Amino acid sequence: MICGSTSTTIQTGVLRSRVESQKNRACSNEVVFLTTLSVSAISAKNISRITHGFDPIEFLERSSACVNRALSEFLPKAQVKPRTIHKAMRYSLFAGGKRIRPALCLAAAEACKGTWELALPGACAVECIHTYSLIHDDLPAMDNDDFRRGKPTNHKVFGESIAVLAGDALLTQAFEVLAQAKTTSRYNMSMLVLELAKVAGSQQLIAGQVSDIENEGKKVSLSELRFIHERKTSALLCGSLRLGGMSANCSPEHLKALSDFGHNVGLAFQVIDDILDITQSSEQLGKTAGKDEASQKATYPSIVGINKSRQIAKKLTSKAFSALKPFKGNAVALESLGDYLLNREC
Ligand code: GRG
Repeated sequence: MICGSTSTTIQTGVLRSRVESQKNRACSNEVVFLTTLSVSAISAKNISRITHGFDPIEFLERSSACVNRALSEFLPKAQVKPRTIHKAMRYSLFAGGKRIRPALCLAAAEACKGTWELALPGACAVECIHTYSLIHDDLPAMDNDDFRRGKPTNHKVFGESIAVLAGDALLTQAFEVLAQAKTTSRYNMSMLVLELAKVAGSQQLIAGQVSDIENEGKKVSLSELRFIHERKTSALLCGSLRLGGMSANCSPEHLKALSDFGHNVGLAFQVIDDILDITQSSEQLGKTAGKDEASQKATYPSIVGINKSRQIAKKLTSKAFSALKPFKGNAVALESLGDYLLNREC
């Protein structure tokens, strides 16, 4: 079970029948698989993890295929001039990410009785932001990583200048994609744009990264660590869910529930990410393992140990589940994804 794309990709056609059978209008008519799809966590162990008859792996396969297709349509083709930048953008975007954020966006739309079709611009926009952040995070000036999603990092293939620009272009692309969303009676375009700008901006995603860098090698308190995780990780997961809800014209009560769910699931996601950095191999993760310790990064395992960290992640996930109460049992996909994220192995 490997997270990167090369050794774990499922040739796209293999999933054809499953996706064809799904009823969402956004993807049901034409199934064009664009790249290989990383559904790395498919293992007998994971497949048995079915909550309330709902299979999160199947949901991830289906939503990833749909999002990949939409992303490819939204982005300039690799042949468009200047080819280098479009190839570089597509290289990282289709390198085999798990597509967790878009899946949460689509699941949130479902929970609010919306459709994937209306949620897709938001789902694709958050994946563009996420991929940009990974490209920049891997640069020599930041984490200086050679592998991501099981492949050489963007700057290793295209050089640093193009990698910086590919990240920049994906950040801008995210807003171009979101601008194509249909608005609803409760949420106009400026509200959608504000949502994405805030989670990606200097008080959330960038703030988390700044604090992370500034605290390297320092003793960090649990509350400071939580501050970092809330911004570096939780904010974008939360924004993904909220954009999904907004696409479905969700009620203020449901929007609040999605925020609370995203906040807690996002924190748990980062705790698990830090545990996996220690317990899994680079091959399993598709990126260099053991980086946190090597760069003296503050993590939950480094402060409270692995067992306590797992307990914290479990507690955060059950808090996330409690936040779903207003959906009165109609958020099974979200619950199941939350459980999957807690138990993931890469
Ligand atoms: C503006 C110069 C500049 C840089 C921005 C904000 C930022 C750089 C980096 C933050 C990126 C980061 C490493 C966040 C942590 C969140 C996290 C655990 C990411 C990994 O997410 P997965 O596991 O990855 O969903 P895949 O590859 O599966 O999509």
